[in-house]
Amino acid sequence: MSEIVSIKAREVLDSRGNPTIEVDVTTDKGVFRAMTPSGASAGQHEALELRDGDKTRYLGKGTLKAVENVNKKIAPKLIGLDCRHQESIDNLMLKIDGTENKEKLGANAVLPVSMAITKAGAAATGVPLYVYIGELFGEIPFRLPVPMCNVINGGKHAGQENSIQEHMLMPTGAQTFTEGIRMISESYHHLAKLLKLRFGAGGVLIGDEGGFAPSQIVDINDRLELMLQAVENAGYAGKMMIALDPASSEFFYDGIYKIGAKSFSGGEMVDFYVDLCRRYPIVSIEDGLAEDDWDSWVEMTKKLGRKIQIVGDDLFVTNTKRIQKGIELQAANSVLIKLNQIGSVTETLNAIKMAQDQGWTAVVSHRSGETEDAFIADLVVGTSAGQIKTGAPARSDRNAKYNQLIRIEEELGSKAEYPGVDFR
Ligand code: 2PG
Ligand code: MG
Repeated sequence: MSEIVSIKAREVLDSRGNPTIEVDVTTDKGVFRAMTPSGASAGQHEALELRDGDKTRYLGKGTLKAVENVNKKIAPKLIGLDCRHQESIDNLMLKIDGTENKEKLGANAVLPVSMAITKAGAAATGVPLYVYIGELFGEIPFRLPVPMCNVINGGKHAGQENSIQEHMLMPTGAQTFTEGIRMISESYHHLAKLLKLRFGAGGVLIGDEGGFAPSQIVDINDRLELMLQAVENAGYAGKMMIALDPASSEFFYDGIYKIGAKSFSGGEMVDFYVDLCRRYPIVSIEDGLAEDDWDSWVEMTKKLGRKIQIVGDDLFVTNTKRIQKGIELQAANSVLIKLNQIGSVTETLNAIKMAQDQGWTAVVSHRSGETEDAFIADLVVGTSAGQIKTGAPARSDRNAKYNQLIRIEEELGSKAEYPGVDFR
C-alpha cells in the first residue's frame, strides 16, 4: 500500500504569464508535483479548460475554480487510496466529473492530479518515471524520440493571422538524441544569424514556442529556404528533415483556407502540400486541414499518406472516439498526443495504444503555453512513441523536456535506442 496522504492545488504561472494549476500529491515517499499546460490554437473538441471568467483577475483567465475543484471535490475522494492504482483513480475522477468533456471539474483540474499520481506511483514502485509509465503502458521503455523542433513560429504563437503556425526541424541523421539536440541548437543559431542579417533585430523576435517569429516573411517557401540554409551552414545538409504544423483550423473560414493574401479550397490545400512535399524534405504535416473537414483529410491521406506522416491534432484531440473515426475513414496515419486535450494519463495512454495498434504513429506534444514540468519527456520514452514535439531549443519551458531526455538517454546508456530516419 502506498497511500495518498494529501492533495493540494495552487494557481501558478505558465510560460506565457497566464495562470495555470499546480498540484502536490503527498505520500510516504514525499511530495510529487505536476502542472498543466495550455494551448493557444486549441481544438474545438478538446476537453474543457476551466477559467474563472472574472475580468478583475488575470483578464478573466484565473484558475481559482479549478484549484478549488481539486482541493474540495477531488482531494477528499482520493485521500487514502493507493497511488499505484492509476487507472482506477483516473476513472474515479471521470466519475466525479460525470460529463463527456470534463466540464464540471475542468480538464485543467483533473490532469495535474492524474500526472502527480503517476509520479507518486513511480516513486512507490521505486523506478524512474519513464520506466513506470512503460509498466502502465506495457512497453519496453527504451526508445528515445526524434525531436520536432519548431524553429520558426507563425500564426497564433507569433501574433500573426492567416499564417502557417509551426516550421520544425527533425534531426533524423543523428546517431543519438543528444547529438540530435546539438544539431538542432547549432542550426537554430545559424538561423538567427541569417534572420538578423536580413531583417535586423526585428528578425530574431521569439514566439511562444521559442522559435523565431519574423513577421516579414509570410511565404512558406521563404521560411523553408531559410531553415535549409541554416541547416547547411551548420554542416548538417541532408541530415535534417522538415515537419510542418499549419494549424489550419485557425485560417479556415466557411470552407475556405486563407494563407496571407491567398485563398484555397480543401482540394487546393491538399495540392499545395503535394507540391511542397515534392520540393522540400518534408516528412510530416500536422493539421494541414481543419478540425472538421474530414473529406479533405481523407483526400490528403490518399494522395500523400504513403510518402509522409499525416498527423491529426485538432482533428483527434487525443480522444479515442475521434481517433476511431479517423481510423475507419483513413483520414490520417498519425495522432498528436497532448495530455491536456483529454485530461488524464490513462486516457492519454489509451489514445497512444489505439494509434499504435493500428500501425499509426503517435507524436507526443507540448502546448504553446508550457511549464517547467517535463512529464512528456518521460511519457514519450515510456510509450516508445518515437517522436516528440516540444518547441525550439530555447526557453526553459521547452528545454526542460529536451534536458530530461538527455538525462534519460545517459541513464539508459547502451540500452537507449534512437530511431533516426526510422522514426515512423
Ligand atoms: C499545436 C500546439 C502545440 P497549441 O497546435 O500543435 O505546438 O499549439 O498548444 O497552441 O494548441
Ligand atoms: Mg497542432
